[in-house]
Amino acid sequence: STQTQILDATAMERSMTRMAHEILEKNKGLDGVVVVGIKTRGAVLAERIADKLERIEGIRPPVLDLDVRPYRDDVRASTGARPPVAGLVVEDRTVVLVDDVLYTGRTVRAALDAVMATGRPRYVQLASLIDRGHRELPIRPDFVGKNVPTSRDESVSVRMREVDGEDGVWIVKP
Ligand code: 3GP
Ligand code: 5GP
Ligand code: MG
Repeated sequence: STQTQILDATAMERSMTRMAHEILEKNKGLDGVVVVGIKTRGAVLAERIADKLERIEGIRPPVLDLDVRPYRDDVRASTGARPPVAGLVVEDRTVVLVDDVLYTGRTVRAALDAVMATGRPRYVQLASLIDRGHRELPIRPDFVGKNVPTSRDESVSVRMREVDGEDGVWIVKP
């Protein structure tokens, strides 16, 4: 397989900084904003964006990790239970969902299910570092690092220093 780099560490940093500014602009600050990162790299990205929000605004929003597996439509848990997300308060809040790559949208749909099982948020917004297209559901991001047209047989390798030892994004062709 061949890998083509589309973001280096600096470009990735700038994209995250811009997304943080856009989150602040859309929400007129951080009042009621809760950041929810979808495991694994979405959760890392959520912490990075929260770092930037704190640096810009002087306030750090609450950040939670979300494991969407129990909520997926293609991997139903044996019990079928849809538990509320522990530690998450959504009433009157703006939930900003964060994932590294947006593809079919099924993961985000599952994340919405998890949020709604927890309560009734005022708004839910979506931030994604990479939008690679090929949506199978009517889901679109509010904040995007980079739109990357891909074919279905390609994949996007997002590496983050906390888990991969380096920052950068590559397109992987089979
Ligand atoms: P990540 O969110 O930590 O990056 O879907 C779970 C994991 O599978 C994701 O982990 C993602 O990195 C990885 N993955 C890589 N390529 C694909 C792909 O094309 N489709 C899906 N569904 N997952 C992918
Ligand atoms: P979905 O297809 O539901 O939008 O994406 C499924 C999950 O896999 C999400 O967490 C998404 O971030 C991840 N994902 C989908 N395609 C890719 C990809 O090409 N690269 C990476 N790194 N993750 C992907
Ligand atoms: Mg992901």
